[in-house]
Amino acid sequence: MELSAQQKHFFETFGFLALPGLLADEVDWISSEFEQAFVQRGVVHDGSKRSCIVPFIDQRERLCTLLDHPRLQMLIGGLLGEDFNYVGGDGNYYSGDTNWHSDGFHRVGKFLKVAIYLDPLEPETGCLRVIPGTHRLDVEQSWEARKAGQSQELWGISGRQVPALPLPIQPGDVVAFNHNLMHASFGGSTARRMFTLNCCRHCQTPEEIADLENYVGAHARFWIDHLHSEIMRATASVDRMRHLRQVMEHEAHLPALAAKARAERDEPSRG
Ligand SMILES: O=C(O)CCC(=O)C(=O)O
Repeated sequence: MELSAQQKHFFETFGFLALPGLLADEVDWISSEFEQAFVQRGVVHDGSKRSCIVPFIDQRERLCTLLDHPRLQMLIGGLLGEDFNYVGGDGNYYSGDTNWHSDGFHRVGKFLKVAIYLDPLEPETGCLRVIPGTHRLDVEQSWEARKAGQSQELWGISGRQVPALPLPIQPGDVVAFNHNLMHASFGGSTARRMFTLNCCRHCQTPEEIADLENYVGAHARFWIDHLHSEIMRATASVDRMRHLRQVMEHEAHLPALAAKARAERDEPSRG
């Protein structure tokens, strides 16, 4: 199975791609592993704020195999190239609204978030909303849609009223989007389960490497010394290792930054 040329073109044009039911037949074990990962880490979600574990699939040997999953490889490889890098990801119980933001501002390279939701979500109950095309930083100066976080001040409307595309979700649906894309969700419960795999194109230029190192360094706020877990690396096949290696070669600066973050923060970041 491969992504079609039209799906790739859609992603380049609008910045996201939804694949309904891509993991529908796997959702039972994935949900069970999701729950176990939180139990194992001793994270009890009380609903008052987001609970987040980074890196996430790395916590459990079976979840790590999602990186080897042929359908996810087809998706990620189709959008980023077969030699893509896996750069971690988060597992979340979200609580309430997530205001408009993008996950990055990458002028070089290409960063992708693969989001896997485990609960049915509708437009008014916390499904992801995206503003198609806002990943295009080349039009950022002439189109203010990336400023959706300031909707009240700029346009006199609430975040919820910003024109956007809601992506209703059934468990097992997968949504992939460019990190530069503006997204949000409104009306969700206090225990919305979702986890992600973040990936980027294999870096080719010094600018892309510098951007990757910057991305890695930003993970110090999670108090981690490596972007991947020991389990992820120890259980990696030759093929999986292809997606880990470039990051492993460019994360030597992370432990010192993480030590600083541990000294400065009360707890690891929640997102
Ligand atoms: O599902 C949500 O509430 C938003 C997810 C999100 O903002 C993210 O993954 O960056």
